[in-house]
Amino acid sequence: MQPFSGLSLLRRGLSGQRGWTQQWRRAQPKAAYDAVIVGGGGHGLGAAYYLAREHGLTNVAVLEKSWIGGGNTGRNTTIIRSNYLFDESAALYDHAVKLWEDLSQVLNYNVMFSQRGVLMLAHTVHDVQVFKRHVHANRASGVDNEWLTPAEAKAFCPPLNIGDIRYPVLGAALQRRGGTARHDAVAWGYARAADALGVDIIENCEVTGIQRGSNGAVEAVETTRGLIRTPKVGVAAAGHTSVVMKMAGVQLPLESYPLQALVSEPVKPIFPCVVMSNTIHAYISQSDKGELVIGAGTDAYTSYTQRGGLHISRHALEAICELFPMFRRLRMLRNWGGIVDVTPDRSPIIAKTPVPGLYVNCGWGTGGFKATPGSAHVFAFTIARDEPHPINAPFTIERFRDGHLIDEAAAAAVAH
Ligand code: FAD
Ligand code: PYC
Repeated sequence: MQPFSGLSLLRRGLSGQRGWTQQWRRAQPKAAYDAVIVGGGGHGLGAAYYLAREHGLTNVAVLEKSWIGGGNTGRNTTIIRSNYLFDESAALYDHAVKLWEDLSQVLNYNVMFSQRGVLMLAHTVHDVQVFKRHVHANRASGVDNEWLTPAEAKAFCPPLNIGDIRYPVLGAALQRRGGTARHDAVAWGYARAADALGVDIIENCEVTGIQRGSNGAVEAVETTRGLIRTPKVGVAAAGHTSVVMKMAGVQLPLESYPLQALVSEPVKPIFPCVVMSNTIHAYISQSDKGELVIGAGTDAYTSYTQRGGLHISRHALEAICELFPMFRRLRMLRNWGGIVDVTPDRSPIIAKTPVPGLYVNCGWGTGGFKATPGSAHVFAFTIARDEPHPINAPFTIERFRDGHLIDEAAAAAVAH
């Protein structure tokens, strides 16, 4: 992309954006593809990009029922970290962090990855024990994580109140390589790069059925824009995974819940890092626009409404005001929700399915944004080779039957 001078940017803005180059083609669906990805979020777009770049599969379509990035990718609070407990998870999430580190260069698109550090607060003796266990486990598997005393946590994040409060801060786990990225840019960057390699990105195209042949294998997808033949379908539909997989007769152990977030009016840079509190279901960071980005836990009930209960936001705001009294006078600008797909062990599924030619990437719950490049990378491998990459080999569907669970409930961040 050519850099714009301030004046040329102003001229282009005032001219109704005439002369701006389109970032990806407005592709029309073809009758057949070598592979089809259902879902134009970061995971689906990224998978299409890696299919083309690393596996030479360019006759690929990404089918998105609305606009790309309009699902959880564009609704999340962008926290990136890899401080999960089990080796399997640390390998998966740290694979992602390593890809994040040069993603802007690789895609030639600024995804604004900022390693400002993620601080996870401990408020109870149980929290202290759990986080120290995470710190030790992470360090043993080569993932950075360190334990801070309350005073050290305050030195790292000066607005933090470590006084005598309802939720006392007993310490914190800090992952310095953690941080944030610009969510929309991730979708746009992958879309532009995939398109340049020949992938068709087709918006306003809902998948309504999956056809299987007499041998049970995938043959085609039915869409609101016609039938598309393909021998490989990769589903990355987040909160609607169960709905899509049911079209092929596959039932998954998933529940879909609303998860919400909100932002304040913008203020000058005041908040240097990301702070999360799992125990009180609240977390906060500051966007590059200056808004404080605040999130809460999931609603208690399953739903597809893309908005959460007001009492959940209120609870999170009360906790934030107690931890950071200086924010009490801030006004909130807007809130929104997304639908997150949750597995029984709070770990994702990135796998082949019992249906030949059908692959699924789901179950990220409240925490899949951070995994986007790593998950997309290994999902593409799985689709292209019809076998898992060593990193996603443990994240099967069968683990819920054979008991090889990867229980990350304590690392999942916000309650679910
Ligand atoms: P999505 O971006 O949701 O993409 C799936 C796409 O599939 C959607 O665009 C949808 O329209 C499309 N689709 C569905 N059905 C069909 C169909 N039948 N046909 C065609 N298209 C279809 N994770 C973190 O790591 N850090 C965070 O800080 C964080 N905060 C969050 C805060 C909130 C409020 C929410 C809701 C989520 C948060 N997450 C976070 C989770 C994260 O957003 C998701 O795990 C991740 O973005 C999932 O990406 P995806 O590409 O799989 O899904
Ligand atoms: O997974 O780190 C996370 C997260 C933070 C907020 C929502 N998810």
